[in-house]
Amino acid sequence: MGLTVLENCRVATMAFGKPAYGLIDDATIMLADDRIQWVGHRTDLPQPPATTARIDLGGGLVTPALIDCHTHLVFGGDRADEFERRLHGATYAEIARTGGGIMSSVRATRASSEDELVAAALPRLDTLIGEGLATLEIKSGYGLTIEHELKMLRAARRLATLRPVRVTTTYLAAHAVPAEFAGNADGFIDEIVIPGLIAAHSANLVNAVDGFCERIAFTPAQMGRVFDAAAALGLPVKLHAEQLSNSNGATLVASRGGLSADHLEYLDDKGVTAMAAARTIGVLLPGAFYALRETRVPPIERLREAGVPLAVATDCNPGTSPLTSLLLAMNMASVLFRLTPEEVLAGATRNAAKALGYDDRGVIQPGKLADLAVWNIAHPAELSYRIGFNPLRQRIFGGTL
Ligand code: DI6
Ligand code: FE
Repeated sequence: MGLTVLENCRVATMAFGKPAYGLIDDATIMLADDRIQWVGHRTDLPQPPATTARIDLGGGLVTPALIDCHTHLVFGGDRADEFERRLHGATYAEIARTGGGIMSSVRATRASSEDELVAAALPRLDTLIGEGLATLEIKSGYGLTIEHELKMLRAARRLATLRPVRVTTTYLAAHAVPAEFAGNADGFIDEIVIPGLIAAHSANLVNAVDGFCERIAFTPAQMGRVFDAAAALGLPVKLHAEQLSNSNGATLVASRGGLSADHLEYLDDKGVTAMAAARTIGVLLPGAFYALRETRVPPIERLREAGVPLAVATDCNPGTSPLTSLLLAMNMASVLFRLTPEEVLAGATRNAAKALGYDDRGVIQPGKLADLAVWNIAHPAELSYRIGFNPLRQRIFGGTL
């Protein structure tokens, strides 16, 4: 067993409870291979063998490595033109209705080879890794045929063979109704979404199933049928819910014991109660809120009161959130949604792990994966307080610097 002692650091363990951030001053962390073996005050460390490797972290602050639990990192093309149209007054829904929006990325993604998708995604991934990230979720949803959805999922999985990062993939064929099925969302679900899910699952490419529950996309009844298919395969579900209107998606996904309901700007009390009862995580995506100039803020106070754990993610996508900085998403969650810096950091570590169904990461505790970020800052609040500042000093991935 390879033991490593990390010394001369302050640790925000993000373990739940007091003190804030689970902060330990003058701390030491001992790693055994790819796991955390021990964390505590330097003077309490059990005597490690004399041969143990020692690494001086120069007084840095250690947090769990960041986790981005909602991204559409793999896609073809870009949508800078729509950004311009929106600045000239067009709305996101209008652009979507006239063949732009998600469908424009679908055309570009279908036209890209798997290699091209990987090559386009790598700079985005590298930017996230450069901010201390170790795990991210990547969705399909710009293929909308069985062949192209599987191509996206393969590209996403390949990223983890090219970079030291853990990728979890989510099947999102229920993202938009393609032109071939215009006016026939149910036919699209029967002929593409469900058979594609079965094919992607047999190819071992799916960790979870998602959908866009919205007036411009799929109804709760339609999503319910997709979730039935997911349940039959033993796959967990999550949902883009209440982003542009209240469509009762949060209640639906909670009733299926879903991992998360994401966006939530138009969430009502019924949805909050359902999420709390099902322990469904609320994933906040302030990048989309910001880029769409949304003015309705998710009901944060109600979610807090109900005890719904909150995560924060980039929603990195070519349309509504062309954002490749989880640190900036964290700042936005504080400034735009008034999350505290501690809630925000929990949202990009502990609760992001929960939103992905992991309990082996996201906190610094014995037995968890040794995925850590070391920052050149004294206080964890600086991670969400500063804007456009990346204080990453080192990243430790599976126990390796
Ligand atoms: N909601 C979003 O914010 C993204 N997908 C979704 O269901 C937007 C995707 C896009 O505009 O390309
Ligand atoms: Fe999204």
